Amino acid sequence: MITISKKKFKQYFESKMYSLYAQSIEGATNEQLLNVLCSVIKDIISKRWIGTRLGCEKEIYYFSIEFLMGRQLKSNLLNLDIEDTIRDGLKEMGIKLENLIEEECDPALGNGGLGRLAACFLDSMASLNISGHGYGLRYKYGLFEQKFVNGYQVEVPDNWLTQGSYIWETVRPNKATVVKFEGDVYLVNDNDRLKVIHKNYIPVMAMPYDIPIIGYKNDYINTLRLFKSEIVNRDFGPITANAKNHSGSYEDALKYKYYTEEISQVLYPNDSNYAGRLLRLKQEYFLVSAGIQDIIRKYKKNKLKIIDLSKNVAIHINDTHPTLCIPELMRILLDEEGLSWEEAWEITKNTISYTNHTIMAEAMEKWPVDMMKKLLPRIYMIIEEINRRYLNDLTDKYSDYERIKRMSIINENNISMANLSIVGSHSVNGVAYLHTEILKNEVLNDFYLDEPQKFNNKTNGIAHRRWLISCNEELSDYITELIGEEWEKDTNHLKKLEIYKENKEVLEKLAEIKLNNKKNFADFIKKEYEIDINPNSIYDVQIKRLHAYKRQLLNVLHILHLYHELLENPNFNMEPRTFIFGAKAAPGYYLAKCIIKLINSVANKINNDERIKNKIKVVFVENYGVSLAEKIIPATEVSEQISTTTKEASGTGNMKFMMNGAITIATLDGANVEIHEQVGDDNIVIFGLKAHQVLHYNKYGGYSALDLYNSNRYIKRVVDDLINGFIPNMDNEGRAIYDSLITYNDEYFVLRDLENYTEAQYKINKLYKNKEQWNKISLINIANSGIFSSDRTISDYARDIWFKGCEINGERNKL
Ligand code: F58
Repeated sequence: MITISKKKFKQYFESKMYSLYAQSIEGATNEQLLNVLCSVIKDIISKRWIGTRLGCEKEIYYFSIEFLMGRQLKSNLLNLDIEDTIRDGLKEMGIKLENLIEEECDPALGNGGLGRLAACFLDSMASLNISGHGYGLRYKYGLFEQKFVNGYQVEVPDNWLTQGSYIWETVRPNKATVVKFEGDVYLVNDNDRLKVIHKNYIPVMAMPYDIPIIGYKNDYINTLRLFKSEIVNRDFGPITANAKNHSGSYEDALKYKYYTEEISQVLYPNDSNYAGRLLRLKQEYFLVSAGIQDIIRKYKKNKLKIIDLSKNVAIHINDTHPTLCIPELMRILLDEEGLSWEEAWEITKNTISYTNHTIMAEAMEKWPVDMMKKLLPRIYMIIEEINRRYLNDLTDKYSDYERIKRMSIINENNISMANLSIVGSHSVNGVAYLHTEILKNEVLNDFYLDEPQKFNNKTNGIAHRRWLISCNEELSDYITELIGEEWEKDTNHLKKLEIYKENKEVLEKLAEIKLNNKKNFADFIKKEYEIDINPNSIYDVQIKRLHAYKRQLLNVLHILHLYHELLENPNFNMEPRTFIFGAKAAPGYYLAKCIIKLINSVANKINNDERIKNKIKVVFVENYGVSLAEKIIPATEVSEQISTTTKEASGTGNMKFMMNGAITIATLDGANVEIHEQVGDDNIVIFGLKAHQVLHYNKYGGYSALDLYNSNRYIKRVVDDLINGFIPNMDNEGRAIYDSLITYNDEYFVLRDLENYTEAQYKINKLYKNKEQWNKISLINIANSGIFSSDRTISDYARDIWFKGCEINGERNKL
């Protein structure tokens, strides 16, 4: 049992302070105090951490190019169940725990939902006693820090490792592996076996940095292993960037150093589309090769038979970025373990499973053959052979040449990572019901018809420990007061709240908690941005990556509409509203940046217009990330989930808001469909095109944004605002947005849904006027959010994918 008494903690803390900094507690900075505290916690858990890793059941490895972990201190204290002891102990030493919690950096090693999902999954695996570990990259620079200058997004490097290291990590040089790039590959005959010789390659050292992942009150600790790229010492071989022309010069050594270190230097920001980019491919292979080698090393150390790999190990790939796991595992099984192709292929397919996170064609990864061939010659050979055999199978089965072409892994000199992932794995899943249906029936239909048993849905979830217990303590404590603490371990118990849906006292208390959270957030906004927001206004929030399909534009066009209505009629019937945005745009995504500029300009105009008497406020928080989300979500009343139907695979912010009592305004897209199903028509506000309508428009056309603009004076009014000077300093940006809507016919159906969205917002306004009704809806949302805990999602993955057919699955089902 991991535990510590207050007395022991204080002694330990003091002596750590001396050993690390040779000074007294009184003179220490918050940074030093935080470092000491983390170091003490790491010591407390160290024995148990090693113990957990010696588990003998199936090991799950979750490969992800992104992990958006958020701050760890509070969540670790919560999960270890020592928060009160530590808080009191620190208090007696004159230290406020809250100050140290705020001092911790928030590593931005991800862009958004995909990276955050990976973090929630790690939390859930540890909390459910599953031996599940993450593999990722230790980027020196995470996602850029966002600043606004004159309303424009400016990107500043995110130098999160200011102290040179991260407080929760432990470097493990003895577990470092070498990853090989480029060079020449020869196949030679060695006693009738094919032997592979790889010469003149560039070696890159993968240095593991381990972060403990602590389960919730269960003494279970897994590992997130992040690899940093480094030079390989001379003993390992050549040190020049181009080993072929090895001259050993100083310049070559520098080139080599640059080549290696560049790989884990920076996280790629999400972009509107994916062009083949060499460095990204290097990152992907580096992650995959380091991870797979690590798995095999550990596996063999345990004296298990390689032929049984899939019985003891499951490898999950989070989207296609780690798809090279498939040929890399094949390479090791064939070239290093000496298995036959058939054996290796069977093991690989049975070990690997794949999650798809997007249906957007432009976001699907494809790599040029030439690039792959040069960078990863042996891997390319294996992909080519996988494809050759696959095409043989397909031509045996089908005569439709076009279909075979669509399913081919290599096509027109490009390698499709999605196709490779499907062919080389035993399970393909989408992340919400609608998304999976679209994969099966549209995007991946050829594959689905070929191997329907591979496809399954796993609706996303969120770690309720971080997204409710920890970020909204007052609500969480009140829930426990009402229904007992079982819900903390099993969120299905939240349902018990429903018996209070007519209870005035409970509803009022919920409203009071929300108001407190709103006041706290208003104080924060005042401190950070010098903006006054009214805690009695409706807090209406859209926080997510900035992308055209997420339609922040729809939100801001509606704000402009309200603004005009207020200007025309000062008595216009609306509850005061504060619209809050948080979003980063990829640096190369021009339209997204124009939308940021638009929102900031609209905010500037409206917030300073006294005529509307503060009925509308618009706040765009800078540098949105996990820590900000933890502050905003508990204070939110209206959750904006307004993507173009079919485009948002799932969304997970929608679940976080719901669990914290916000009411959702949404299209029937992604997991909004399931949220709607849980709460029913009366407890969510749905609007917009349905999936079949969008799919129909996409296939057959029939939508004219220009006709709509010409026929609807309200739509015309807000679209014209973009280019007629109504919003100051919007010349080029306003025109670009206008063109996207009118000239390029509104690809994301913003104008098509605007009228319906306005009506839905009117409904929200009306609902809010009846406070009791609103609070009841809020309670119903919390009560029905249990299914969206990532514990449920992970149990589903475990049961249907990772432990399927295993003896221990029976045990797992009891979880
Ligand atoms: C997100 N994808 C989906 N991608 O958009 C969202 O609907 C879903 O809920 C979430 O995954 C989890 O399943 C996402 O966040 C990225 O950030 C990409 C990362 C790689 C670069 C391009 C963007």
